[in-house]
Amino acid sequence: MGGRDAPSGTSQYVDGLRSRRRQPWPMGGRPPVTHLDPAPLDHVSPSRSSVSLSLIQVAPQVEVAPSHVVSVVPCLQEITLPMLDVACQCPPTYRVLVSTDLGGDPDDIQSLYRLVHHSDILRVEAITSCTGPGSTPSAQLIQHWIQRIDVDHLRARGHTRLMSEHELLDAVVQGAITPGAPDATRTTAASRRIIECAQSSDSSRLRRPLWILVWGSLTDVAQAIYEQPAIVPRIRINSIGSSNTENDPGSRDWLYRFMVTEYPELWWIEDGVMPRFSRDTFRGVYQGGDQSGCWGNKTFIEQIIRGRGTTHGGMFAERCGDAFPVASWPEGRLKEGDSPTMLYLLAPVLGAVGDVDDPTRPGWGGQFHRPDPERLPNYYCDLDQPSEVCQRTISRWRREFLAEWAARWGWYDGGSCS
Ligand SMILES: [Ca+2]
Repeated sequence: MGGRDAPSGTSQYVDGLRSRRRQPWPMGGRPPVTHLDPAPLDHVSPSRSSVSLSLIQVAPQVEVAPSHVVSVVPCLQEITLPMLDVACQCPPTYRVLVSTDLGGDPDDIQSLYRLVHHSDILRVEAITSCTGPGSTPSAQLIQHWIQRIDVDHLRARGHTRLMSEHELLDAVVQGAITPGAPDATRTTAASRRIIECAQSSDSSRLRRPLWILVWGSLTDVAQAIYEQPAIVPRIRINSIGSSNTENDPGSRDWLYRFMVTEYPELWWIEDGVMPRFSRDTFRGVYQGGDQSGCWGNKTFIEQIIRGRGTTHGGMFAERCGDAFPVASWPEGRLKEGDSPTMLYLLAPVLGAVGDVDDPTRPGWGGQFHRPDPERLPNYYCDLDQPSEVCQRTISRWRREFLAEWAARWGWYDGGSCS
């Protein structure tokens, strides 16, 4: 899918990595770990400044035209968003694979809406159904909700950089239905798809990594790495731990041991280290921050989402904004607890904050630290601070990341970005 993603003639649109050594990535087979390229990703510079470089170079082409957004969402009059609603001139994009336990707490469905609404930036190469707490994971259910969002309606209104419904439905793959550490008997369609996506070339020729966003347990991701460890230099993992780790400690612990003993350069943000609730940075997406007016977890749904969207030409009885489910815990609210994995990538593009190569920098997806930089140079986890401090690294941006989404909800009613 990378061909559709490639900004034409845009070596400046670097959002991931460039190889200093220009060696081919390891492909095929299952090499001993000693055969892995010890540092084939430029995990750090030059892309540390690449996003700001991208923004600088895009900026002269930008025309800010917020008036129609304000007419759709009155709350937006109160703030200014950098890069909001611009004449879209090839913004940076990311190669993304989402592993979701959609089928449990409906907040994964909430995050799926946000993913589809941002598929112009987050170019989805696969959505795999994984295990999670209380979840009955189902690829069919993911496809059902993709259809409800009716992204083709938005494309027909001019938002043609969004992925089509057909592309998104094709990207869905069933993964494991039971948790457990990887072994030779536990291969799944999802683990095979993860390997396939990681090994595929980035036809934009930017040698971008595959961002694996884990919204459930690490079951299929660990299985994929077990089956094909050669993919590790080509991926970056941003996973939500906490209850997902409780659901499948075996896969999480296997991955951690793999990193420590076999590939210390694994690039991994673990958001929500154990014990549960001790840090849980991701909860800042729904706890804390400015919850006044339409920015509250109930009022955002009532004032921004309800009544919007389509019935997909009568396929469904309700508009997609009316079907938008509320979380089961905290009950009846906007939660989207997995969305920080996306906000981390979106912040530099839409908010002009954050650095996808440096999770220690502040941004919409939270701020993290390296607990052992000498031994594990690319392993990041929650700050060594109380949970309130960790979560504030996300909630401080609440109005920004909600206002940007609110504008996209307005697209159903005729707002345009180009
Ligand atoms: Ca989830």
